[in-house]
Amino acid sequence: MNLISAGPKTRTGIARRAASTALLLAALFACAPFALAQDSAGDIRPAPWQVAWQDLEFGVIIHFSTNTFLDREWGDGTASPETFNPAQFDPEQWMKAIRDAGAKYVVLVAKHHDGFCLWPTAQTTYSVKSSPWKDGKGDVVGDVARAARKYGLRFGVYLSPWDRHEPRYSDAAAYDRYYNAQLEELATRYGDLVEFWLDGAGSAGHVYDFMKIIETLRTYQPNTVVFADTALFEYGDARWVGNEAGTVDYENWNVIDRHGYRRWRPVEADTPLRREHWFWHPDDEGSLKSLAELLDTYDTTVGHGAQLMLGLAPDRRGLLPEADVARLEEFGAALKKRMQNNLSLLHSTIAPEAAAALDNDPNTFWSAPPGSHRATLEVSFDKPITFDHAVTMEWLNDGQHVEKYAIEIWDESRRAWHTVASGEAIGHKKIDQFPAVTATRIRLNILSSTDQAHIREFQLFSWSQP
Ligand code: FUL
Repeated sequence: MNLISAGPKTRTGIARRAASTALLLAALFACAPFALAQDSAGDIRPAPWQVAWQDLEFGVIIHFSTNTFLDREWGDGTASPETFNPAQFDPEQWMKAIRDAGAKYVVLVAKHHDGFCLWPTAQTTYSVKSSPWKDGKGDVVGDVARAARKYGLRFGVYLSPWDRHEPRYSDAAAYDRYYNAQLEELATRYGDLVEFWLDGAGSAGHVYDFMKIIETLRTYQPNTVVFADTALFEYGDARWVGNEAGTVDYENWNVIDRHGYRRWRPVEADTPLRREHWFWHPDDEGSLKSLAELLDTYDTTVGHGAQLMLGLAPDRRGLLPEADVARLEEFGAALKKRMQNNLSLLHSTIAPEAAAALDNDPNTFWSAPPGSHRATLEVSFDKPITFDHAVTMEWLNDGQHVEKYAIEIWDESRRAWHTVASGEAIGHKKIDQFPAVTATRIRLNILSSTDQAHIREFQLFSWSQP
């Protein structure tokens, strides 16, 4: 992921922003107490469709194009459409593996940097229309969208701004028209798009009319989450994590300040299943990530309140390689197994409000007293339980409130609470790992929250010794 460098347009943008900042400051001084209250990150709320997207937690991004046939990662735009001819193309085989892995949505790279389009666009002949595949009558985007929905997965697209084939690329205004027309096709032909990937890679120095691009998308797809990398943050509903290693540093907050304004901008971490390769390459099985690596990735992305976007690459047959399918199945089975035995369900009698955080149902939640900035959620058990992991989820619709928390057990011999894990952000989901402990009284101690805390789930597990 590269950044789009500050070109002349960006500098104009900065001047424009300076003027509007002056106006904003004047307004701030006119109604200071109100404005300062609004400035608190805890007051900033997500859009409903951002919350729905965060609930999906785990998606995949699929790279499949002429690069697949040419052993390339970044095609230079000269590949002949003749090269694209997958003899056993079967997106349902991909979707079954994706569903079994536990992913909830699919983003298809409809056009990568080489400019080759996987749908029969009317804007160029550099597409599947000119390939021998299905005698030029095929539509990869349509087939993948259909297969995804058949397997209960949401669907989205990536449309590379950087285009190394299209001759209009050197004429910014003409290319904007081309890109917008393509986006309009994708946004009107393939149903609801869950996410639109706006990738800045390779675009350094090029000026795009992103205002127009987002306007086009929003006209037809008002609820699509726009993923945008660092240079394009004005347009992003979700932000890039800044690496492709599949890890999100903790603490991770959903509201971040960019260029002087705060906005709900959850983070997505993209990382390929085969280390460092987004497209399929021959003799590359050695780079397939192990189950342990994948679980680690899950814990440092989803477990840090982020979205995990795993890169998958069908091979030249048009199938996901058998080894990849097996690994995805293993991953999904391991994730499922971990969640099977939530010990919190064994709690003794408790007020129904508190039980809402202990019921395995993320659609119900416990709320701390209104207006509180500290609170505890205590759970008791008739028989001691032994656990080494906690999965805690915050209800975010009203904003991210928890700023500091501890997971504590009651130590009867010392007649005191003992901390087994602590942290700052909880956010969508926090996975805490610690040496196994045994207790009958356990509590989530919210040490500081900007406002009333809401906890969807406080789950306890023994993963080391299931
Ligand atoms: C990057 C691209 O340059 C890679 O080729 C890949 O598509 C990745 C998901 O995003 O920015």
